[in-house]
Amino acid sequence: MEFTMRWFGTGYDSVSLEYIRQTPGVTGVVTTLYGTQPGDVWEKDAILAMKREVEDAGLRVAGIESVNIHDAIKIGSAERDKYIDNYITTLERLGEADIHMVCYNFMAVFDWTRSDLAKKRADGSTVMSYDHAVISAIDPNNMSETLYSQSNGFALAGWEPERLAGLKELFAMYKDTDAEKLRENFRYFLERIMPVCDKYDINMAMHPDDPAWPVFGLPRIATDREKLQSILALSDNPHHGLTLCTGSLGTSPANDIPAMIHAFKGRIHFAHVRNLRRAGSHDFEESAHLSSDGCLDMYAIMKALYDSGFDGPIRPDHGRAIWGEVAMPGYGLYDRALGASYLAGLWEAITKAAAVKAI
Ligand SMILES: [Mn+2]
Repeated sequence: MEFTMRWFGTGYDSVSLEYIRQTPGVTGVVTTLYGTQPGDVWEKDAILAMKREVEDAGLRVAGIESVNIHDAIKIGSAERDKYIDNYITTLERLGEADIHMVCYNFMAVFDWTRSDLAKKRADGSTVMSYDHAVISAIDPNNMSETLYSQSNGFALAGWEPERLAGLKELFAMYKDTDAEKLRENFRYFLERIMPVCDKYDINMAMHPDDPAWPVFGLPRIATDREKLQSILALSDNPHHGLTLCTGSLGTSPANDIPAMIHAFKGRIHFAHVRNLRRAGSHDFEESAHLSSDGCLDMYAIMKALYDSGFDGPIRPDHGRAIWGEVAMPGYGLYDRALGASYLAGLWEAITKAAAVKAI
């Protein structure tokens, strides 16, 4: 288990590596090469420069979040092999740079979805929230503008304006891709990349869909225990695993996250741990990490990670905007640092209680 924070890179993130290093218990970052597009081959020099910058600050690159998948691969179009070749080259270069965990998702068209990036709470903090009625009323073609009007001027991970500029075409491309086809294309992708993951010992950590239900009529294949089980069944290779994202899975009250952690033992390669407060079956707002502030039992989640022997990178996930900080929505320093300290405290207590029991 390694405590990390997500870092978006110099020029993209309001938080410096120096500040991340000052967060108790945090020894690594997960980052990416911002400015690259899904489908690009990552330049060796750029990977090494990013790694050097992180290491010069006294931290470690614990993994990549994310190497995004080109739509041709998800759709299974004629160009997919070219883009899988590019993906493989990027993985080889990451492996050569001694980087061994890659987070990604297999979501159609959109990455995460929210209706409000700065919903005001009673204490004056702001959080990202999701109101299904609002989302259902939005023309998906305007979704990108809606989010960017609230982004404080920061780039939004997974919402590359370059890619989303052709949204109408993207929707048309996905027209014939149902959940079954998406899963089959996923299987094809895994079959091609697993040999390189074996060679360089790279753990692939697929991130579940966020939120855990269909949005804009697009297919969803990673929303609950059963679906994740069938995704894991696409390849028995242990390098094919999951990012356990409590905030994404936790949007659905039907998801018993501690039980899922046990069910996926050995196949969870990365953990995003945060809390949220549900209001009805398809509405929620993000919250502080504490169990008492949301509807997830963070102790039970950390205990399940401990008991199942999880040993990958973990990070606090989105935080609230507090104390006047202006940052990328969800990714300010202050509340994520509080989250990291809280999770580290739970981990210490769980570890020590287990040691006492063992005597
Ligand atoms: Mn996540």
